[in-house]
Amino acid sequence: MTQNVFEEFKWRGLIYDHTEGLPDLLAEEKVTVYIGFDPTSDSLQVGNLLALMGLARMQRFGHTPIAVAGGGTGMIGDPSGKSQERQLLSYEAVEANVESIKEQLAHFLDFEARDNPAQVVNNASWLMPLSMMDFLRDVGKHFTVNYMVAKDSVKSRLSGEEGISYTEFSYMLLQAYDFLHLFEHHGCKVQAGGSDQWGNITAGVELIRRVRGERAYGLVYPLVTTDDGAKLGKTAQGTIWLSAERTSPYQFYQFWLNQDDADVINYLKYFTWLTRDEIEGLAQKLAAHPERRDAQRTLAQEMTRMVHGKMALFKAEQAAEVLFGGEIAGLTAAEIQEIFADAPSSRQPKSAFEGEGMPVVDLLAETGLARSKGQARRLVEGGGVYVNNQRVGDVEQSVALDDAIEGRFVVLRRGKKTYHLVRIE
Ligand code: 545
Repeated sequence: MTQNVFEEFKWRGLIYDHTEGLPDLLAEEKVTVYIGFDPTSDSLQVGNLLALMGLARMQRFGHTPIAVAGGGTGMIGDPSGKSQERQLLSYEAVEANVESIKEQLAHFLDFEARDNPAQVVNNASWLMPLSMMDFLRDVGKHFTVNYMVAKDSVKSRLSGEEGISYTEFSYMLLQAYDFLHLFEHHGCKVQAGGSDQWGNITAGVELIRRVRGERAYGLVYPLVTTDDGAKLGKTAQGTIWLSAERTSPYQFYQFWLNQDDADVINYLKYFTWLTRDEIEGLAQKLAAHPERRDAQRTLAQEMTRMVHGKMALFKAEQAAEVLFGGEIAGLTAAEIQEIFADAPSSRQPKSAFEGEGMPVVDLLAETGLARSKGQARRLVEGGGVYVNNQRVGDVEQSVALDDAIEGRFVVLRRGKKTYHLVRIE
């Protein structure tokens, strides 16, 4: 770890833009820095991870992090980066989302640090009681509409079909007011965020200068895209969430494991705690033996352990092994369903497996893994058939209900990796 947080961030590719004087400030003082998260849903996603890790990194360098849960701003909705007006969330939805997001935020920060403990605060506590009259006089008066319409978040919507409501137009002033509030009550001088937040952050810097005559600072990270320009974490199968209910640890692990060679080193820098030496070592391995996917595996391990814990990583790796012939006993039906989500499958009535069970040879022919019972027999005799990844040694062998995972699934395999999932109904 380099001594200077700014240099470290630069090496990791985390600096997209910053306001004047920030590098010197970070080198000279321990500061308080904040990032806001609006409760637009009940979970953070991979797209928010860079910002969150940025906050955690600041803390490791001795700065004090504040994560703001936007219980107030979430009632309005940030137009930044959005081409369409947002649907308002109900009070209840905002409150419920704040609770789950707070928990996720807490997971990444250290609240016990002696000199620089983290805090999570909710901006509803100062925005909700703010009166319209005070807001217009104390905040609105410091901004010209001319300044506001020049911001990207507004400009793009003025030229678009939809326009922008007065409500969303006001959003930047609420975020500016948050910064002023945290400056005054928590001595917070720095706000960070993704590059989509630049306009909102600089509005706050401006408000602090106008009201207090003091200097505050902004830092923005790049928005993470893949080498071919797509947003990270928006896959064909949907968004990759941090909550295990929305994206299982297995899917999460696979998501990182499947990153391209062109992206993986950047992601190790952005998202993990690995050191420069460790990452450079992995870059060399990648160049020499891309087929081994060491960098991807390390990324998947680091991310899954950090977000879901050791046990979940262990299970995700065990599940990944299954596709290479690993042990199936001990897995749950839900896990089997996930692992073989992309494998061909077919349904069989439960009655077929009762009593003596169904001969493996019949099952092979039924599922199409063998063209005929004759071929099925020859495959078994050649030792190339597996039930739940256990080799079938006898042509007469049957599969009974007891062999099925939770009575629901049988995993058939032909050869090294032709799988077929039998769903018992
Ligand atoms: C609110 C009040 C403040 C300061 C900031 C905010 C929130 C900010 C915003 N940020 C984004 C966000 O996404 C939803 C989070 C999870 C459900 O909208 N106006 O809240 C994202 N942010 C992290 C990064 C971001 C940004 O939380 O800054 O750029 C994504 O990488 O889009 O006083």
